[in-house]
Amino acid sequence: MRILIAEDEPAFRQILEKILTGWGYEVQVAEDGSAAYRILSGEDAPRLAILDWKMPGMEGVEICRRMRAEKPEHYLYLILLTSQQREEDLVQGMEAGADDYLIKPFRLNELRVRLRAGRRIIELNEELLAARAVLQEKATHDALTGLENREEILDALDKELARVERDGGCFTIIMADLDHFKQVNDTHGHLAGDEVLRTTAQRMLRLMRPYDSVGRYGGEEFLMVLPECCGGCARAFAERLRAGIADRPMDTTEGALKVTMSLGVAASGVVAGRDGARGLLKAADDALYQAKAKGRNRVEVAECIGSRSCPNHD
Ligand code: GH3
Ligand code: MG
Repeated sequence: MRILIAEDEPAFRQILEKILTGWGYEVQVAEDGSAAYRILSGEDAPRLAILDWKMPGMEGVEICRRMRAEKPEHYLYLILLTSQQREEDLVQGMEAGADDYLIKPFRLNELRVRLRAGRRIIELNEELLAARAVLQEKATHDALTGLENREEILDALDKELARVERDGGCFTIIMADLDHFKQVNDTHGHLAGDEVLRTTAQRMLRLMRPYDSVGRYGGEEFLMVLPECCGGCARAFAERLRAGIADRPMDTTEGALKVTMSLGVAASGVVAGRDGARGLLKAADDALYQAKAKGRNRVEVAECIGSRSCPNHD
């Protein structure tokens, strides 16, 4: 584990550095308070720090105060070194956000056990952050395909609607649905069906721009939100998606399967100022229905309803 030693007194700093290196820590040193503050607020800062209270540039206690106010995502365990023995000073140090303190001179064993306690806190904090990230992923993503789940993609749609209302511009949504997918399950089994869903997700992701969003809207139905892409751009993109699925069979454990997808496209201007997300979803859904009715493996674009400039047909 990496540790920062911030101590302006060279001889003491060097001794500490040698001891901590001997205990297996990777040591970084700062010769004054401002250097220590810079290191701790930087990217990839050490998570454990021993800060001398009295230092030029910035006092250790002030570094504690600032780091707690800044609340970096990863917890920093801060130990203050002090020669001050007055109780009120130590209370002040702890209230400023120090986790622990050592009064100089101290015994090495004392330092060793304090550091061990600090490491335990940091490790627990890491485990907590990792667990939180897993929960966050589960709450927002579909387990089978790894795409955003229904709530998350609808949230992306709401945000995009709000952005366009505020800043102008346009965006498009696409509702896409695999054709005769029930037959894939019925003929090749549910597991092969799952593989097809995963491959479909990967192929779509590969074709999308980093700021586009795609989510699993239902079983074999996907919803995309494409900022700054309307009219010809959206139609061409939907066509690329269609071809991306249909042009190459998908490898599954049951062999290579031919799959096609139908897509309904609706640009934000189609329902401008009307029903918001609901109206747009309905327009895309109706277009998808048309695509199915007209023979599947095709793209249909929603008709504009009462919109002055129709973004779907520019
Ligand atoms: P259409 O072309 O009209 O869309 O026909 P379809 O067969 O694709 O549509 P239908 O709604 O009749 O069937 C959808 C099928 O998708 C039925 C359901 O069992 C299957 N499905 C839904 N979710 C999953 C899943 O997570 N895995 C698998 N393997 N199948 C799923
Ligand atoms: Mg289907």
